[in-house]
Amino acid sequence: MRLSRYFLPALKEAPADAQIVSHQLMLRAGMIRQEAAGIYAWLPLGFRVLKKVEQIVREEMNRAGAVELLMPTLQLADLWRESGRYDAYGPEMLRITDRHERELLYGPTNEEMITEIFRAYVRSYKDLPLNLYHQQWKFRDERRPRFGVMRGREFLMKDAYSFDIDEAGARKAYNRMFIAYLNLFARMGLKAVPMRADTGPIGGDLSHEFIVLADTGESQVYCHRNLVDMGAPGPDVDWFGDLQPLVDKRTSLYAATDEMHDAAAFEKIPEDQRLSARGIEVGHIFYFGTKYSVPMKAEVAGPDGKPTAVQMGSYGVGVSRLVGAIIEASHDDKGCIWPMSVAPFEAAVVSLRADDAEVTKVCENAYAQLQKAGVDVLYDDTADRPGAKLSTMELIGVPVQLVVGPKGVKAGVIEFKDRRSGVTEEMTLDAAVKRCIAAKAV
Ligand code: 5CA
Repeated sequence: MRLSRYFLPALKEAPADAQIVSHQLMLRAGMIRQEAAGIYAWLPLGFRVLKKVEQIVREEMNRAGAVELLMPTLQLADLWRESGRYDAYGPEMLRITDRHERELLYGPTNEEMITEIFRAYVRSYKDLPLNLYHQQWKFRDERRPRFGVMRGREFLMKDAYSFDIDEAGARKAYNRMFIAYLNLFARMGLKAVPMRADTGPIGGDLSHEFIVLADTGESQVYCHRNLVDMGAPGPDVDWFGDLQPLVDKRTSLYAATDEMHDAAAFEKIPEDQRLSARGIEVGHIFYFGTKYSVPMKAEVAGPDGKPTAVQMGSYGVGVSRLVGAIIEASHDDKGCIWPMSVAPFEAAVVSLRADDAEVTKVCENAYAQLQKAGVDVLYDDTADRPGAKLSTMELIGVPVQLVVGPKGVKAGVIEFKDRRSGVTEEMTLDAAVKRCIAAKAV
């Protein structure tokens, strides 16, 4: 992408009402624009990151055996009356009436709709286990939308729903999502700790929140320090085998959110290993058995031929919230520091003198080579001041940057810059291009 043809409305100053660093940086880097309280337009740079996060979530869901579909944002109120949640959900639900006076709502979550889809088609336990998911915009009329995309009213969620014939099967489905979550957050450069959590309006009695530790997080959490650096199991696990030991390794150490906190149990941990901190909830998984399948009659024939209400769980990831959470976890005073996996652009070429024919020739060459190698590259070919150009690249956080100026070009070198370490090195064009390609492959 040539910056001269792109739309990157970066700001010098963040608006005064942006209180946390991710919100400030997303506004300054021209990633989002507020259209109403808690409702944002995703500008091209922000949209790129959002799509990359979405793609990682998709790959890890698919790997764990979940199947993607897409449900609408608008749902019939009558569907929610079947589960009893239409009245129970309260003022967070946006209720809409169409021209035929039919009551609709903008979905805050999809348990009812997926249960309706399931019961329309699935008849036998032989078709289980099944896990269906989508990534779709949700609306919750939050009392206090704040911190930009962290607590929006309209936000993008990945929600998956599992169906099993019995509790043992449902537990396995829960474990697959538990492990998939560890992997997907790790791919975004995040350390997310699973913690025992309250189930709220979704219901059920087994639930974990996945928490990224950050001072600006809205949740108060308590856990054993060893959980923070435990790492993810990686993709090569036996997905339909026994994942319980991997889950137990994480759940045997104390970790709970405020609502589930047990001070006495926490104090049994040696003091130097106790961690009491703030955190961002980036995912939340639930096992709720037959809470929806019984009232909504989602039944299949069991092995004995008898109709059996299916065992269900649901599994949410805050896809749009993650963009903010990644920035909270990785930035400096100059701007964002993206992990390569979600960077809006993987590499940049910065021309310090767009009016110099030799400089332009080298830049065009680097740009063409990087594009050919499949690197997502942003080429700043504008006539702006060099200082302003370099600080924009720092702000938007392109992981590797090639800086091309007349002096270097005369000497046969350009500058290679690593955004995270801040280290710059002079090298030939070919060597610099190779470094960019290698950085992408890591
Ligand atoms: N149906 C279940 C799981 S599919 C569900 O709705 N769970 S949830 O309420 O916990 O939401 C799932 C995830 O969405 C949360 O973990 C959080 O990361 C994200 N989320 C929830 N509310 C908001 C919000 N107002 N703004 C941004 N993200 C949110």
